[in-house]
Amino acid sequence: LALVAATAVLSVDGARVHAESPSPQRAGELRIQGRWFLDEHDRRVLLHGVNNVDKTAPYVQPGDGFTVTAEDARLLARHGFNTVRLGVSFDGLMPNRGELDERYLDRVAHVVDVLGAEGIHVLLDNHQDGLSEIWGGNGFPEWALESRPFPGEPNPGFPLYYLMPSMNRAWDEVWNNSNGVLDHLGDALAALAERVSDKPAVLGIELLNEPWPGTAFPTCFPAGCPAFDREYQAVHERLTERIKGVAPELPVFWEPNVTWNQLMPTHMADPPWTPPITDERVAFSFHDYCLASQAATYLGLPEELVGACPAQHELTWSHADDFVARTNVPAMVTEFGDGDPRVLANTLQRADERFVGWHYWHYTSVVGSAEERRDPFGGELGKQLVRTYPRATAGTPESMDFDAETGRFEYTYQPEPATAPTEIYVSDRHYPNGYEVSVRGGRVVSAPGSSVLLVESTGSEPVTVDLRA
Ligand code: IDC
Repeated sequence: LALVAATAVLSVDGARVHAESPSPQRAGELRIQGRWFLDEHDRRVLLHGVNNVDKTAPYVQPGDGFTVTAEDARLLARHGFNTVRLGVSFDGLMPNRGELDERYLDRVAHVVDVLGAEGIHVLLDNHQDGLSEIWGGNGFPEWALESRPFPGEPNPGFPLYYLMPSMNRAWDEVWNNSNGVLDHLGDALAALAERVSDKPAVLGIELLNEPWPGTAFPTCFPAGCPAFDREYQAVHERLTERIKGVAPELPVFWEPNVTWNQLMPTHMADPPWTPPITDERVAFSFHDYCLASQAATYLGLPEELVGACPAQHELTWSHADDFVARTNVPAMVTEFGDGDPRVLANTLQRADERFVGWHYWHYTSVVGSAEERRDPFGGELGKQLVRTYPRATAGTPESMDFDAETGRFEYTYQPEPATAPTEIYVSDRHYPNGYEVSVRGGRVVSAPGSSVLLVESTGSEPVTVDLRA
C-alpha cells in the first residue's frame, strides 16, 4: 500500500497543469480524520473564507441582503479563498408547520453549485439572531413558537434583545421541544442534508448559529453552565443523528452556546461522556469576537477598551483548545472581525498557529462601498485576510507563520504519502514584484511566479518552505 502511495506522489502532472491554468478547480469532497479535513488526495486542507448570510426572506435571493453570483465566487477564488459559510434559515426551509419549501432548497443547492464550481467549500449555517423575526431577529419561523413579546416590553434590538424575558421564554420552548419545534427543525435540516448530500462542495451543516440558553443563561456565568450544556449537547446529538440518517457522510458542525462570546467556556463533551463525536462526522464551529470591540460597536462603550482584546482572544482560544483536546475534532472560526481591522490579527495569528480555518464576518461588509466594490479586498482588510497559506498539505503541518506586513511566509510540515503535491496559495496582495521561494526537504514543481505554489518532498525529512517578496 505504501508503495502505491509513494508512486502516486511522483505523478504530479495532472495537478501541475491544473494549478497553472486559470480555470478553477471544482471543490472536491473533504472528509474528517481526527482534527483535520482531508481532500480526495489525502492532503490536509486549510480553509480561508467569508460569511454570506442573508437575513431577510427569501434569504438566498438576489436582493437587499446579498447575492452570491458567479462573479462573487470568482472574486473570492481569485483572492485565494476556498470556503464560504452560507446562511440558511429555518424560516426559509419550513415557512409553514411541517411544509418544506422545495424552491428554497433548490436555491440553496444552486448557490452551492455556483461556489463549488470555483473551488469553494460551503458550510451551510442554520443562522439565527434573536431567535426569530418575532423579536426583530431572524431564524425560527413564527409558527414554531408560542411566546410573543409581552405588551409594552422594551426591545433594545441586537444584541441586547437576548435579555428580553419573552425571548428567553421562547428559547426555553426550543430546548424543551415544545410543540415539537426541535423535531421540525430536525426535519428541515434533514431535508437540507438530503438535498445537498450528493454535492462534494458541501463542507457540512452547522446545526444552529449562536444558540442562547434561554432562562438558564444566568447559570452560565462566570464559569459556563454544565447543566444546560448537557441538555444542549443532547439536542446536538439528536439533530446530528437525524442528519446522519439521510446523509451519513456529511459533517455536522457543533457550536457552543453563545455565552461563549461573553468569554464563557463550553461544557459540551465534558467527561464522562461516550461521544458520537469521535465518529469523524462532527466538527467544532466557534466565534472569536473581541467582546470589547463588539461592546464599542453595539453598545457605544469606549473604543479604548479594545486594548483588552488580545487577552480576550487568548481566553476564547484556550476554550477552543480545551474542546479540541478532549474531542479531537476539527475546529473552525466561523465568525470574527465584524469590520474592525484592529482585531483581525488577533484571530488570524492564532488560527495560523493551530492550522484552524476561518470565515470572516462578513462578505457584504467587504463589498459595501463604491471603493470596496472596485477593490473589495484592498486596504488593511485585504492585507490581513488575503494570506499566503497552505491550502492542501501532503503531510502533517508543523509550524506556520505569515507576516501580513511583509508577506514573509514560513512553513514546515512532515511529509506523508498523498496523491498530489502540497499546494500553497500565494497572496495577490503582498508581492507586487513577484516572490522568492526556497524549500528544504523538497522542491518546487510549479512554474516560477505561479499563484499556486506546488511543493513535493524529496525524502522523509520535514519540508520547510520560506517565501518572501
Ligand atoms: C450582525 C450584523 C448586523 C445585524 C445583526 C443582527 O452584522 O448588521 O444588525 O447581526 O441581525 C453575531 C451574529 C451575526 C452578527 C455578527 C456581527 O452571529 O449574525 O451579524 N455577530 O455583529 N454574533 C456576534 C457578532
